[in-house]
Amino acid sequence: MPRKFFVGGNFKMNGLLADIDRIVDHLNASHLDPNTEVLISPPAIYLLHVRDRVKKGIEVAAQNCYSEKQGAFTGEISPLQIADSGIPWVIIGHSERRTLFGDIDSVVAEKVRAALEEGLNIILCVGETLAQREAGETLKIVEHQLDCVKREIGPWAEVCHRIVIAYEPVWAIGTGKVASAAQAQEVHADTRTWLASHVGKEAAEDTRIIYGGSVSAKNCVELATQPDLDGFLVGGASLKPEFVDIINSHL
Ligand code: G2H
Repeated sequence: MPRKFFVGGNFKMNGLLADIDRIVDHLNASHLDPNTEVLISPPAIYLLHVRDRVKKGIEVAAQNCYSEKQGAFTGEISPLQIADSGIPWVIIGHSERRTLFGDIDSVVAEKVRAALEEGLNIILCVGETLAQREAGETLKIVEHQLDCVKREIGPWAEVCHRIVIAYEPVWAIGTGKVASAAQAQEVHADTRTWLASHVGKEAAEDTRIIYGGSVSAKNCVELATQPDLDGFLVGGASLKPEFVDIINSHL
């Protein structure tokens, strides 16, 4: 079966209630390619509101979670609470979490394990910094980030249908600098090779590997033609009407 194209909108810490409603209402009123899986990820405080407002077919994701079920962890949200709230997805390991909030590789891996235990689906973000790319370490860094998750969760193949991998080069995030289609394809292909050798051939075939980093209506069509690119995680542009064009870029 061909991999279903996947487009997620990561609102990050943007939008007030009225803005979120405007974005959701626009999506609800738009024709969205039925062959594309669509997801939006509003700030945590609006998750339940958005869950109740989106039309059928649009899924909702939390932007982060903690690795414990409950307890004295002020300010955190657990995978158990996310699942209990009827939110089926969580983004884990976004570079802003890694660089600003201390989510090192082992923390990301623990969060993935905890979220899997609660039955959540995961968008697992990986990617290199500019310094790492310039040092020629891109593939090594991405593989290392994946290795850390693999070590923590064990038999990945059993849960591979619940993990979407988002390649997000840190230097392309919110900077307007998008990876070229060839740069993205190289990392996506290498990630698929990593999956084949560390998880299994079938998992490598089935796993969606999506791209994130300054994706826009202008650049998405060329990116979408790359054979190992199965969709997008969109930040800034997901707050704008052009998000619909990105969702429909694979038509
Ligand atoms: C990367 C992306 C969404 P943006 O962080 O995850 O954001 O499209 O604004 O670069």
